Amino acid sequence: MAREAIPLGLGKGKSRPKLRAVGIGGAGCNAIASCGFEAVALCNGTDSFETPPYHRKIVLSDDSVRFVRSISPRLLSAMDNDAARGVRDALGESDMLFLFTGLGGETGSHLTPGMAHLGRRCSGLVVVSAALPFSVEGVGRKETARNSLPRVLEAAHATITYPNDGLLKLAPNLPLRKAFKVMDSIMMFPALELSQVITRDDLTELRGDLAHVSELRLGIGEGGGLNREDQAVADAFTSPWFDRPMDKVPMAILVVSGRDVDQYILSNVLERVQRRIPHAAVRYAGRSDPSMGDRIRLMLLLGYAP
Ligand SMILES: Nc1nc2c(ncn2[C@@H]2O[C@H](COP(=O)(O)OP(=O)(O)OP(=O)(O)O)[C@@H](O)[C@H]2O)c(=O)[nH]1
Ligand SMILES: [Mg+2]
Repeated sequence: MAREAIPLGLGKGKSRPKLRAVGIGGAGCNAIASCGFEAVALCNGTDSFETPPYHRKIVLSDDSVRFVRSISPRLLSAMDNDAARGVRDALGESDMLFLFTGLGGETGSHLTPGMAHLGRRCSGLVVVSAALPFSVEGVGRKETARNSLPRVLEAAHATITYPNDGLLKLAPNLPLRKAFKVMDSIMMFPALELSQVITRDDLTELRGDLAHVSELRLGIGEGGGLNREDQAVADAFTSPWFDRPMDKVPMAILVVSGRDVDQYILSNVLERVQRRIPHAAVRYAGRSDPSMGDRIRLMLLLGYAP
């Protein structure tokens, strides 16, 4: 028996939240390259980028990175030195804060938990998008990521994880640099879709729903022609990141985009998704994207129980 489905994008006046993205470390800063709203890169001096991946860049020295990882977020919020000011400046003030990071290196792994924690003080909803290392990167990086992830999950309101190995199924044989680039745009996708539909009033509801899940996983599907809803849903559920039993998924968020996504398309997609995750409460929205032509695209986030 399907649980409730509640539309996103409601609320008086449909006022839009103030959004902010922060890239942390090399991976995080590359991931915000295509961000359509305010984005700040927080990195150290050795991180280099192919394209300017940010609207603003804050560089922390190695000493600052070491300092930030050595003290509690509570102390950091009160301290007055370059490192603490840099972190606070990066986080800024927002209604919804997206932190992008790659766990496995030093900067992302050690700064993200504290920044997610601190982010709760300056934003209503903190969503971390975290890439997890490829197996070929070695056990050391895997171990660092494994140690950091539980602290990120605890600190953020929501964490979307992307084990990089999943990409090998989507786009095999890519050289590492190209694989990272693909990963960057995949990781930005949910933030961009959500930024188009979410209202301030949604944030409180979402925060409540997200309190019941530990991590989120992304599926993206596309469909065209007469069965486009079937295709888009089937395609999204082939996601390499959906690796738990579907009947145990307690919550999902979906956004359907297309030239003219109407209630008919939306309820067709919703019904097909709910058949596959029968026990999930679903938040959903549709949005217009003229560039899609006759095709539709589905952004589907599944929340996993702790
Ligand atoms: N999506 C994406 N992931 C990356 C990129 N570069 C590295 N990664 C992944 O993110 C993990 C962390 O790497 P970095 O972000 O370079 O590390 P860092 O946080 O800058 O930390 P240090 O450089 O060690 O201080 C790596 O193990 C990779 O799995 C990138 O450009 N894009
Ligand atoms: Mg780095």
